[in-house]
Amino acid sequence: MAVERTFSILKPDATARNVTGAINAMIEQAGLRIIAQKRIRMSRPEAEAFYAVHRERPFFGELVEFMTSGPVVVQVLEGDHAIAKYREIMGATDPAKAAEGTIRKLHAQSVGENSVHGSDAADTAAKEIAQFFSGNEIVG
Ligand code: FUP
Repeated sequence: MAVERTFSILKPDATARNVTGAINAMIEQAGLRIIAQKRIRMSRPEAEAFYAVHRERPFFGELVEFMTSGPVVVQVLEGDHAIAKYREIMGATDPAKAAEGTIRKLHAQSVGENSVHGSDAADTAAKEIAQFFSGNEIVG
């Protein structure tokens, strides 16, 4: 067992369509535990800091607009190989390319409005969790 924690966001398109429970069920069915969760409205500075790695990309402005356009649910997920497992069940960034049975195949609207975020590595997971949660909000 390699128990890891990863950071997840259920994005504004998911909260708008009321599918956060359906997505949480897929997360739990995959054996991941939701050990922290809160619904927030991301501020512009928070979204810009979160996606700083994409600052120079042409879609950055749209991405920040979208992420601040409605409520999101931020989460910490825990489980065996949680980082890779969550990326697997999320599916490809572009829902048109996402595998059958994945969250993005089932729920995402487009490459921008793609329902979920999941950390891509252990160092980014730790950084992203720390941006949104304090230690006493995470109960494993
Ligand atoms: P992912 O790790 O699958 O969420 O994808 P990336 O880190 O490559 O992209 C982060 C977010 O940027 C995506 F979820 C949506 C947005 N994006 C676009 O809007 N257009 C693109 O061409 C690529 C990414």
